[in-house]
Amino acid sequence: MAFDLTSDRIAADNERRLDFLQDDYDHLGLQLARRHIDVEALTARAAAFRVAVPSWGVGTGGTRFARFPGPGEPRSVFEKLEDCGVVFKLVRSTPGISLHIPWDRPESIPVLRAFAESRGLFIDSMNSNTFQDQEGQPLSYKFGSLTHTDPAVRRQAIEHNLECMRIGLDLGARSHTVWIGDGGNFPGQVHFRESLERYLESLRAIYQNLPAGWRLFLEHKPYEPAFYSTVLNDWGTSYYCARELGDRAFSLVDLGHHAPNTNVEQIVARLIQLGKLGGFHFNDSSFGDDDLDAGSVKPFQLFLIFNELVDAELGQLPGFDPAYMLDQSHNVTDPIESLMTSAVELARAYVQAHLVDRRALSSHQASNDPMMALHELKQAFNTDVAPILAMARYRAGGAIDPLAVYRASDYRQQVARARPPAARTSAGIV
Ligand code: LRH
Ligand code: MN
Repeated sequence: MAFDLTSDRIAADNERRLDFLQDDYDHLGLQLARRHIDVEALTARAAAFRVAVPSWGVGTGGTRFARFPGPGEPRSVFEKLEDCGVVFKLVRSTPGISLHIPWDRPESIPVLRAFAESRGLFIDSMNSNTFQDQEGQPLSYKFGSLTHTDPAVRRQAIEHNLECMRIGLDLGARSHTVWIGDGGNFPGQVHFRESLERYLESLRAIYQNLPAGWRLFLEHKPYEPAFYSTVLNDWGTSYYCARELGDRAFSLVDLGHHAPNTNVEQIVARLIQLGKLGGFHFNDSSFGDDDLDAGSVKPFQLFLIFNELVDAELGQLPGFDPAYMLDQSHNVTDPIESLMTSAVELARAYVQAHLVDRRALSSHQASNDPMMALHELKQAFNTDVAPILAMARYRAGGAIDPLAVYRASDYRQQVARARPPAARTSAGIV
């Protein structure tokens, strides 16, 4: 039974808020005009901002200790897309959906594609999974997958990635993301140089089968599930491999895949400069790969990352076209609320980064005036652009206040009644 959140409900709620929004918007417009900034130009940028939602993000996430499933858990890729459709309907910036195989392997590709398109959604990036063993899988990934010492295991993992791309091609996807947990838990367990050679050999086999027009994203991570060494552990190794593979291979930056206090915005600037920034898995974290909601813990870091992205965008760097995706684990919130809120936080950081007076900033950098340089960034970060974000949603048929409309809709209660709780309550991220 399909659930929906009607446009009438959104329009009715917007009606009650529009006057206040218009006041706030006009007032912000006056303030920005004094800074020679056109509020309408920024609203157009906010309206054009897009970020893909992970299919695995609409289920309740967990940790190795426990997972506490919420009401109305999606039980199939169709129910996942139903929930992704609600996010898109309310915030209007998330038509793209990243899929994960085998979690989202469809019985019928045409049926799934039509279901997505009927909700204004499209399949963005495909994600392979050789970090878990599937039922009946001949060879185990316990000691690795694409870098396993046994060529038969590597072959099995390569075949899985080729299958993912075949499914993606028929679904209209445009990229393939490879993250593997391969590595070791003990010194001496894995030969650092040979394992990287095996990684490259396997990725070459995947790259050779990359559909025309597609991009291949390599996702690095310093640890987990391996806790002593990980084969594709950092951005430098990822960059080296992307360069070795070819023009359509790029590095993907998952914000949580960096040691605490890493200057991630500088890594982003490096990959931009080296022409190998493929995209992002946005989330937030304090300690490890916490997969918390983007902008919920370190909103200034998120702003500084978008400051680098907007600087490159305005610099019209050739080939600069990063794919923005969320990759979060919602352990204690309603996943739909978290995904909506995170999509808004990304648009906020993007619009604020467009408030930076880059001519003034570079003159402060040239004259070595750190205080005025920081002031330039902080002035942008401290500007409340909420009226611009809400106006962009409103004009695109979305909700001025997505959370209020969603909660008033009882969508979660409705799907909870229709989707009996899944039997499985085991631990694990999804
Ligand atoms: C690994 C990761 C990767 C996904 C998985 C769900 O930590 O970030 O992007 O495949 O989470
Ligand atoms: Mn990720």
